[in-house]
Amino acid sequence: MELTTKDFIKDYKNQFQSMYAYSYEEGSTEQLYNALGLLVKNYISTPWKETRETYIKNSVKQVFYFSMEFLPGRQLKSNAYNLGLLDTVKEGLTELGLSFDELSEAEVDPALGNGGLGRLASCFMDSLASLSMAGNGNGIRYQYGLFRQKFVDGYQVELPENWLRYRNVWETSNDKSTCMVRFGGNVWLERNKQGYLEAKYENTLNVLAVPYDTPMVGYRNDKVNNLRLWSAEIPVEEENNYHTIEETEPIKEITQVLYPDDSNYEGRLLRLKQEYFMVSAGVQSIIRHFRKYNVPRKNIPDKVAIHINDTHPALVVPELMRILIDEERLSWEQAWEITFKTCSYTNHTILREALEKWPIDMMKELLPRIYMIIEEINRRFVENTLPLYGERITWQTAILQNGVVNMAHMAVIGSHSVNGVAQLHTDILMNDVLKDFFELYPERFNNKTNGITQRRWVHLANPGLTQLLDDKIGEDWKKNPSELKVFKGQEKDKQTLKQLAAIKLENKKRLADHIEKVKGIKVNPNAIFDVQIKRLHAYKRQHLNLLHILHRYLEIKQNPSVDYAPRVFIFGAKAAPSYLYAKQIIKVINSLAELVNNDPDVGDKLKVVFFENYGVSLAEKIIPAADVSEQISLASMEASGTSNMKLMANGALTLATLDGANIEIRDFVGGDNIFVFGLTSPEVYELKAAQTYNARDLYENNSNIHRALNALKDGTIPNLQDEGHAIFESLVHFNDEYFVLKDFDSYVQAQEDIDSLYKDQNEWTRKSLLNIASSAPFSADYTIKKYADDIWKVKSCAVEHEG
Ligand code: 26Y
Repeated sequence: MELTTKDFIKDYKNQFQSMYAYSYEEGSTEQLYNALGLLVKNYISTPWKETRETYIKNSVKQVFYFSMEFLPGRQLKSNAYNLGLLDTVKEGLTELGLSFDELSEAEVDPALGNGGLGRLASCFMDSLASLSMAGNGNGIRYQYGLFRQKFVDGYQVELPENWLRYRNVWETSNDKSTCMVRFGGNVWLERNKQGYLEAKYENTLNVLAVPYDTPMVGYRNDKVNNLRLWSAEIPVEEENNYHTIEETEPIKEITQVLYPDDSNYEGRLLRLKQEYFMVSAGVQSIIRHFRKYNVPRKNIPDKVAIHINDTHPALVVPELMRILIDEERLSWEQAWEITFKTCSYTNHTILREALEKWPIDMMKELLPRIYMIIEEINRRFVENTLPLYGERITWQTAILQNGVVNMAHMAVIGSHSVNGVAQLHTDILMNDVLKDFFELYPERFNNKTNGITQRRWVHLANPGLTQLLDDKIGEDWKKNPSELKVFKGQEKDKQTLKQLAAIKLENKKRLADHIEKVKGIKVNPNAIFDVQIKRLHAYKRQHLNLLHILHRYLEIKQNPSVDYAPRVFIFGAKAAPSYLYAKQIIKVINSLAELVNNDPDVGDKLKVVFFENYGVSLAEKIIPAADVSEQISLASMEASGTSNMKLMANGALTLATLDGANIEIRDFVGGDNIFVFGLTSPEVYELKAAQTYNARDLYENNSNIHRALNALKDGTIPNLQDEGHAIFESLVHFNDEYFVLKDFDSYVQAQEDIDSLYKDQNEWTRKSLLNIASSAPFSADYTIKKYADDIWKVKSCAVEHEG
């Protein structure tokens, strides 16, 4: 949009004064930020309204992305940028003697998700809007986000994240769109006068769902979509339906906290309440929209696509059936046809412990009508499948099994499309995790490799690189990422390489300052910045990284002149509060950091930095400064990974197993420009099947492994209780579930190859350039186009302006 600096200044002064009744000169940083945020939101309001009206007027097909998690990151800068106002705003503030960066740091980063799945949802929101597609988010407005992580004596401590304590300038509570969600009580069917079977309820607990809408601003296209997050509130009492304070107490709990478990499912009643609450409110508001505009119900699949982000919102299937049958009076067959055509499902994990299975008794009691419908879906499924495929397949794929509701099965049966998030992952779904379903419904399965938005992760996070790209290849890549490949043409250009290296060094200096500020550790910006940032989980193998650092440390102690390139190992990771082993790994890394960072024999050769409270904002600081991207999960375990893509796009070289999207990264950048190590996925499957793996043998016969493992428990690492022992035990006595020791040697070798290459700065930077130039296929814009074409059948839509 067009705005002069002068107008901005005027608007800003007015905005501030109207909010606080004094001049901006007296404002606190918080207030200055609030005024700026609300002003930017004012600028957004017109295209937001026009976008909505255009969708309605043209009756375009809309996507609703149902997700229990969203991790949007701070929004001031990205909104101003996407609107095309960032420079104007910065200039105006400078004229007023204010710093944009300082104000923008005052924004809280909403941590409404755990990790990859939540951040992916937000990258998708950004791409949908930027591609002018009607795509809305539907989720939960948790009062407390993911815990704030603090280290006390090296141990993770979780603090509440009360992100709404200050005002959230981006959201608009939308009182006219509330709906009621019913829990519990008794339900029965009664034939009414017209002959319909009517669902009758008594003694239900009714919860008011209040939507909070947040604008999702497209990149310079006047397009603004909607992220709708629901909050549970106590309904205003009615004459015949009222509840005491005691009875309504549990209502407030429903949207109070985000479950901090990533890939570790526990069948907790409150989580099931959250899932149904979000699903029911979302589906009700969609159907209400169709009623308002008189859309024939059978046309619903032409007008809406509902996406189920992992199984967490899979209750969409029975909920949509419920509304179509009980409220819209459609027959089962009609309702099923609509539901099935409307819904699609993405799987994000093959970890058994992450697959949701709800006890039938719990479901029956909390959601009696929904359970009746699930039972009927299951009955019909069995009835149809049994004669065609026989007992084994039918019972293996049923929704109801051994007293539980299998949510993945419900999602597959109720959706016309099922996808994995990288080619290897999709192959594993088809050949292993969901292989019986692949036999039943091969046509439903497809792959959609994840992607990231370059706007947040390159344009905004790495302005130096962005400027260089603009200078060297023009600005087209910003709208059309495939243009990035033109940058390959510069791989031999000495000057470009020099500039690229200088930009990386600048970014590293900035991060080094930040490290010193928050951790008190001095690091050398000329060292290799080696980064592993992701949730802490045994399958991601932060402990393999740890063992290698320990190995290097012991080598240095043994031979202080050993020729290692200086290296800073950087970690960012939260562990689920109940995941003891992950927390033990954090503690050992922190204690090792203390040892290494303070040992005069080590000097610059080795530094270890474990950031507290890793999240989107910290990632934006770390990623542009990274030289090495650690993607070292056991092959077959990481569905895709997305930090691998962000790091690559910022010129880090990937050190990886052939897992998830790493395989595709290698294919695009070429085997010479990535460091690959370790078992492949087929080898992992083979080794598991053969049951011949013996970790103790490796411990006993491999001297490096032996030495490093002993150092975990012999007092080498200071300040440990039993954490070093615990890791030792898991690897040696419990036979190393994730083959850490098996991959150790080849990992160490790859790390040495990294050292050698880094000594040739020119060659290193050339490979870095090739990584940047090959990163376009991982743009979320492409991923979203594929979802739109293959699954959702939605198109871009031009927004019409008034006047
Ligand atoms: C059921 C509950 C405990 C649960 C909660 C969160 C289960 C799983 C999750 C989160 C999963 C997740 O974030 N998965 C990640 O999704 C990314 C986006 O597709 C992938 O890149 C990444 O490999 C995968 O681990």
